[in-house]
Amino acid sequence: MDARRRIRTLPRPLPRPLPRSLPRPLRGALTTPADPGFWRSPVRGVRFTAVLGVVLLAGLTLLFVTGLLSYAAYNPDLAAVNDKTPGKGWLGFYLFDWPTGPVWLYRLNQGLHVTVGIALVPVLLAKLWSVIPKLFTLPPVRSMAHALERISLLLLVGGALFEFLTGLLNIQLEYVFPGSFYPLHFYGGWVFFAAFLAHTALKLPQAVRALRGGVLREGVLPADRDEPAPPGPAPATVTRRGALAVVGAGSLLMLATSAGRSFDGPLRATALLTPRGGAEPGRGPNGFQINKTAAYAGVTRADTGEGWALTVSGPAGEIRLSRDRLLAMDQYSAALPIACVEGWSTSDQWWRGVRLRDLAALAGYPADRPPDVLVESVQRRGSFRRVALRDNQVRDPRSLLALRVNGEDLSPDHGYPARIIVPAAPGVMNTKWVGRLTFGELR
Ligand SMILES: Nc1nc2c(c(=O)[nH]1)N[C@H]1C(S)=C(S)[C@@H](COP(=O)(O)O)O[C@H]1N2
Ligand SMILES: [Mo]
Repeated sequence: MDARRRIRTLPRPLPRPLPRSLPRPLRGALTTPADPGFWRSPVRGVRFTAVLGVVLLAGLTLLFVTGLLSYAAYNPDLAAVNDKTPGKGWLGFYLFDWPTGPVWLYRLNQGLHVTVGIALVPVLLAKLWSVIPKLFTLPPVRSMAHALERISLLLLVGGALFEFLTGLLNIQLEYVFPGSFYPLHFYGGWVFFAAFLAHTALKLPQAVRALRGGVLREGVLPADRDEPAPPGPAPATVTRRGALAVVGAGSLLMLATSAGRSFDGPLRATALLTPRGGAEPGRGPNGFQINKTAAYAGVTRADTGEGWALTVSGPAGEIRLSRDRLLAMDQYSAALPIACVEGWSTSDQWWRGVRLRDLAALAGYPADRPPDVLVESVQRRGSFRRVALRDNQVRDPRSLLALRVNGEDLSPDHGYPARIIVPAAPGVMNTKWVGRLTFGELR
């Protein structure tokens, strides 16, 4: 150990040492949360915090990136009907044309976003617990720099809790935010991440030192003023390593009880904690997850029965196509998943129907250079009954107006008489009970 380091780790006088002779209940009564002696868990310490911090650094960065990608996948720049955060301004600077392959792209992105988010809950809570004494330190503000640091911490902690809460509420109690989940989660994400970057820049050196150096070793005193270890620790009931193992086991439990809803069959049954886990709805070709049933969406037999026809419009005018006429056109098959923003997905289903590019050709466009399309459902209310698809999505030969799935007609709940299915796109683009396709450049 060199001389400088030795000096830095010299014992400091402890703040207000507690009279050891007092009985325990009294020792507690004499202190307030602002008093370092109040916090007695021997598990708290810079290294414990640093280990959790590094896990969060990787995990929350992944959540931020997959979150931004998920938003890009909505084609928000294409049309107002797609833009779930109107007024995002320059925060949308990074938007790009979401590709149509590989077909599992959105499934992977959103599975990671939601499942990793759920699994990080115990880590986030443990990290906040490990530094909670600092919330109460007095004086609350020591200097201008300290004031700025505390404000950034407020945004950091508040932002993290806000993002986890809105995300979890959205997947657990679907649609508690009438149309407003997206802006809340999007803006919250940016606020949180800005504070997170500032915090990481400030604390990473300290975390690295803590992880490299032996601050956990017996008899070595903390090198940093910010050391969250208690000056008067209670007797240990668990080692720091043991406490980390408990947090890790909690994360694994969250993972094991939610990851299954990104798969079909027996694996889905393991997802006990989240919607779209558990049993598949029914058996047979249409026995895969349903987001909203026809009844929930207010779509009736009268809307989708004999009288139904698809309206296709473009430069060639307006064409009405019955289901029989659609079935008489060239039929194509594609194996594609449904992957919802809420993180659940199905494995590939075999969809069969008419290619969107062929419908664009009917509307008067060259089939190899089709334009964008506005898709509208016969559904009368609800925010997901219209969506705009970009030209690259219309052009992909796997993008279908599906009439059948897995060898059978679509069930009413999966969108009979016709639904959209597009490779690599969020589930919300796969409009069910389609009534109208309007082809044309949208931007
Ligand atoms: N008309 C209509 N289509 C819709 C929706 C809707 O609410 N209305 N929900 C979308 C969403 S969010 C998803 S994830 C998929 C789910 O398809 P599924 O119910 O067949 O699994 O349908 C999409 N198509
Ligand atoms: Mo969805």
